[in-house]
Amino acid sequence: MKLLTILLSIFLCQVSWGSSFTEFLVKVTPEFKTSIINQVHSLNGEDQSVEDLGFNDWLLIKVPADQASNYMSQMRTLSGVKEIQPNYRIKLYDLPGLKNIDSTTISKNNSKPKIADNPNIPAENPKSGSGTDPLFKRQWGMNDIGVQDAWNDTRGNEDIIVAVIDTGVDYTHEDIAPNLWRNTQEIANNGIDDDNNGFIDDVIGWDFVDNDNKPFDLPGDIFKGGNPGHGTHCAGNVAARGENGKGISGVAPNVKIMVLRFISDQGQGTTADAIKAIKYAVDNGAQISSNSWGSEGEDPSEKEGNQALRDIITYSEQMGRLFIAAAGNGHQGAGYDNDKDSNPGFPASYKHDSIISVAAIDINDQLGSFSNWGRTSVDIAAPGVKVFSTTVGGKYSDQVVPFLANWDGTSMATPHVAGAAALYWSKHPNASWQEVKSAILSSAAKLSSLSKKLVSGGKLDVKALINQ
Ligand SMILES: [Ca+2]
Ligand SMILES: [Ca+2]
Ligand SMILES: [Ca+2]
Repeated sequence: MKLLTILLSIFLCQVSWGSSFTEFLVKVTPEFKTSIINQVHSLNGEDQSVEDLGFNDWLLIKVPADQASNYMSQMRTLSGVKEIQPNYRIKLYDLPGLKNIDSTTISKNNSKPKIADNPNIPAENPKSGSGTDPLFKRQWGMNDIGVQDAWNDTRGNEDIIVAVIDTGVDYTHEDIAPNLWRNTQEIANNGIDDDNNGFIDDVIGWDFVDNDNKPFDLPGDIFKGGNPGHGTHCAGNVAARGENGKGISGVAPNVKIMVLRFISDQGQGTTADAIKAIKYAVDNGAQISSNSWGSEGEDPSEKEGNQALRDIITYSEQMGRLFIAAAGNGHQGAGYDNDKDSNPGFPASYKHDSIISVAAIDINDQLGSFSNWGRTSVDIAAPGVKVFSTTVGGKYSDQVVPFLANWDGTSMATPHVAGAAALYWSKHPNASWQEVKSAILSSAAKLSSLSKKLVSGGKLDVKALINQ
């Protein structure tokens, strides 16, 4: 303990205050935690910070950028430090279709939906209407995976919660608002953390970017890697309300969506915020998380890799949850083999059994040209080329980005599998995550185009899944 104190004191006295900062994650032994936190807090200067992530003794430490490497090397010498790593940036997977569009011909107004600020959260879920969903016919993927046959058996149980961990969701959307998860133990807008879960007035989820209770899907400039309304698009294919006379339908039209935002309007998030979002999902009852994001930024020479992200997925697995993850979109418009490529997408390629990694196929059962695949590392394919859905501003995907009505990406495929898992778990509430995963993979429709490319060798088949 004494050595730690001295080393920290020497180093911290040397810190000079710059305008930019570097963040890193440190895992400490419990007995050293308080000491390290106190050391950092006791500095003169308000910009340096340390935050306990509340998970496995991981700390988020922020220091001036010009001191970061020095600080990290000092920390590595301390016996109380078990792991140290950058707070890796995590990105939205881009929409591959954007590459084919000449942005100079598109007006600025079209590339960024106008949303002034976070709207208020509806006080309660709107009563659902009735009637067919007029835009359902645009969702080719729903027919392809046989949802209507499955719905004869179950449309999902509202006790099943899917966390959409993404850019947020338009929680005012007519086709999403009826299916929002509600934290029934939390009284809205009283400024009190009624359920004592660490979050004040968290009634539908949380925004880990802005650290508030309004996880709205704020859009950014899509030609600069910004958010096009990604989370709302994903949420729609999980669980847009069905047969309400409006819009579309998700795969599981009666389950609930927990809204967790950790990717900003700029299309970027951090490992620390991903950890917080996944932890929230697990601790607040989401059996399934839908994760259409990832990073190819893990430095292969960094042997530790993103241990913090691995740790939180281990926690999710130990708590019996399924983690559905996009396999990722290849850099050059051509998907690569995750088995061999030195630069796979994470977290999809982690070894955790509770991850279902999802590739994207088109209406002709061919992998999207952009879609990653891997014979041992990518599990199943689902509709992910020209996918129609809800999106931000109360709209549908043909309205918000008029030149790109149907979106491409493993991001779009992933929510179909998350919805399928929700349907299966609705029908078999006592199933383990292993049983749900096994049922999804074993019922996949085998395809020659996928036989040597995916673990299951096939595409999602919800009809077979529910009827088996
Ligand atoms: Ca709370
Ligand atoms: Ca409250
Ligand atoms: Ca609908």
